[in-house]
Formats: sequence, structure tokens, C-alpha cells
Amino acid sequence: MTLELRAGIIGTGFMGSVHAHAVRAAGGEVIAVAGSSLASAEASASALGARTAAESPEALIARADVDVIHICTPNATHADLARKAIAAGKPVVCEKPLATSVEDARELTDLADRAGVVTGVPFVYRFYPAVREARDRILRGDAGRLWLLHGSYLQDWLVGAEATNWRVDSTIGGASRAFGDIGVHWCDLMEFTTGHRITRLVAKTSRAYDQRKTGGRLSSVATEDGATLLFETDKGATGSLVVSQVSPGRKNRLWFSFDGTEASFSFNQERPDTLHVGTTESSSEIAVGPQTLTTPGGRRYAKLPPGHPQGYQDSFNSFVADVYAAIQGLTPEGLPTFRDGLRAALITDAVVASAAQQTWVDVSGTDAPFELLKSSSAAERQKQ
Ligand code: NAI
Ligand code: SOE
Repeated sequence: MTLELRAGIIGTGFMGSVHAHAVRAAGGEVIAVAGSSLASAEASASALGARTAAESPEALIARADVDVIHICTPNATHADLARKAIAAGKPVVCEKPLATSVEDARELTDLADRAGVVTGVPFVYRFYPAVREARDRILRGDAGRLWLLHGSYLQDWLVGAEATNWRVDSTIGGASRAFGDIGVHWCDLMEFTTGHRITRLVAKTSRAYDQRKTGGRLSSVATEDGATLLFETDKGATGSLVVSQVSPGRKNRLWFSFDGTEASFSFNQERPDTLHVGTTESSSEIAVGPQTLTTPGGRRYAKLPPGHPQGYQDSFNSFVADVYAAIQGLTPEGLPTFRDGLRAALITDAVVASAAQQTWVDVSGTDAPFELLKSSSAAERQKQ
């Protein structure tokens, strides 16, 4: 199989760089980058290892020597750029959130289906080997009946009224900030790992700072610093989630515990080299490595011996490698696509509505079967 895909990357910030590394790790080449101006693309092209800077995102999408488009720009620009990439008939990896409205996310999903282009949305925490190990063990029944699904996603990069970013502005980042930016990762991970889907939820959003400094002066903030959720799932579990971007000392602490009648599984993204498995007789930390993990999913994504932690960039590399395999006609199991981006938009919509109405809200679109469980390999695994 050849994986020498030629990529074009739009957006040259944090994620532009992460995508560029992952493209090369997958055997691809970064042909061109585009930014908010030609000057910004030119300034970043060599750092990102690109052959050239494109004049604009549109010029990059139109290039005959670019096979696949990566969209790594602020949230509100995603829908327009993804539409253009699909119209050009090119596979597209679009950063989360796929769009800042359900309508756009649904339209993009339909357009991509009709055009038959491969899509990817980087719900990248699915690609930790410990997560795949937990998922395989849970789906084969090791946890017993999952009844309590809980966790948190905490960061501290928005501590202080001086701290700001485009994500704080709802016209660029979307109506929900803390939940829309990081809560969606947790919900995706929970649904992916357990096979449960959130049917209804109640959310309370709040702010540590009502004003933040932008352009040298304090202005009012419309987006939340944190969100607290209670939810129910289609398989009868209850759950809770705390999300915050103002939790001093927590850098990128995505943590979950999925508790069943036989065992609980928990994982901390900041300590990705272990998976905690608890039973009434034992409480063990399983070291991550191809020799120590026992399930197909865990082994597939564990590339280094135990004690040599694989981290965020490694997971990203695995994600892009799977997207590129899909472009070449394979069907890697568990690849997050535009459909998962739409799912995240529906949950975010429910969080925003619940917080505004101060009431439980149904998550629409939950009646469709969980996409990943339809795939034969997952179904096979459930039979084991
Ligand atoms: P960033 O602020 O570091 O970079 C954004 C880049 O987009 C900058 O290079 C900027 O010049 C460029 N840009 C802005 N407007 C543009 C336009 N109209 N056309 C072309 N380029 C434009 O932001 P970051 O952290 O890289 O985030 C980008 C996206 O990636 C966001 O949607 C964010 O939610 C997502 N993200 C996803 C992560 C994941 O784990 N999947 C991790 C971090 C971010
Ligand atoms: C900032 O909160 C951020 O970079 C998010 O945008 C990403 O999606 C998350 O993976 C890490 O934190």
C-alpha cells in the first residue's frame, strides 16, 4: 500500500504544526500551507516542512498537486473551507468542531456523503492505546453492566482575566467555549469507548471571569469558562462531566472512569502510559505496550515498549495514518468522521439549550444506531 499522499494544510498555528508532523509520519508530504494571509503562510511554510506557501485557502484547495486538505483554522471558518474542499472532490480532515452550528455540521456531512469523499475529524484521544484497550475490554463484557460514566476535562490556560484567545469570542469560537472546545472530546471518547450514547442531559455553564482583556482593555465575555453536566444514556447508565479551562495546575487533564458491575476502567490523558482497571479484588495499573496490552485495539495502537510513553502527537499520527488508509480504500475501525463531528454539534447544541433553559434537554439524533458498532470488527468483538 502506498501512503504518499500530498497534503495541503490551512492554518499554521498549533494544529497546523501537529497535522504537518502527522502527515509526514504517515508517509505523506506537505505540499503547501495557507494562512490568514500570504505573508503568514510564507512565514510558516518552512517551519511546517511545506514545499510552498499558497496565496489563499482557496488557491491551496484548487492545486492539482494537493490530494487531501487539512483544515486547522479557528472554528467559525471550518464550514466554509470544508464546503470548498468537498466541492473540489478532495478528502478533508477538518478540525473539531466541524462547524459552529448543527445546520452546517449536518449539511457538511450530507455533502461529503454525496460527494463520496473521505472525511476525518480529529477526536484524537480515541487513538491512545490505553483507550483502545479499555474499549475492547468493555465491549467484550469485562466491565459487566456499565451504570456510571463519569469524568472531567480540566485545563488552566485561561486562568486570569489577562488570558485570552480567539476561542473566547463566540463569533469565532462558537456559542459554547469550554464545552465546545474540550467537553466534546470527552463525550466523543465516552461514547466511543463504552458504546453508550447520551440521550438527555442537563448542563450548568459558568464563568470565572465575566470580563477578559482584549486589545488592551477589559470587555465582557459571552462564552463559559466551565460546564457541569448530568446525563443519561440509551443503555441505562447515568453520567456526569465537569469541564473547565480555569483549573490551576491542570494542563490538559482529560480523565474518565467507566464503572460497571464487574470492573471499572479509568484513564488520565496526562499519564497515558497506564490504564487503571479496578475490580473488588484488585486495583491495577496496566502498563501500555504491545507486550502488555492484550486486546486487538490496544496492540494495534501501542507502538513502543512499556515505560516509553506515547503521547498526544503519537495519537495524532495514528489518526492521520488511519485517515490516509481510508483514502486508499481501507476501512480502519474507529475512525472519527464528519458524522462524529455532527454528533458533537448535536450534543453541544443540547448543552447550550439546557444551560439557557435550566432544564433537561433531549439530545437529538440519538435514535440512529451507534455508527461504530455497525462495523463488522466491532460486532465480532462483542460476540467474543
Ligand atoms: P491557532 O490560533 O494556534 O492557529 C490558527 C491558525 O489559523 C493561525 O495560523 C491563523 O493564522 C490561521 N487562520 C486564522 N483565520 C484564518 C483564515 N480565515 N484562513 C486561513 N487561516 C486562518 O489555533 P489552533 O490551536 O491551532 O486551533 C485550530 C483548530 O484546531 C481549532 O478549530 C481548534 O478547535 C482545533 N484544535 C483541535 C485539537 C485536537 O485535539 N483535535 C487541539 C487544538 C486545537
Ligand atoms: C485548547 O483548549 C485545546 O487545544 C483544544 O482546542 C483541543 O481540542 C484539545 O485537544 C486541547 O486543548
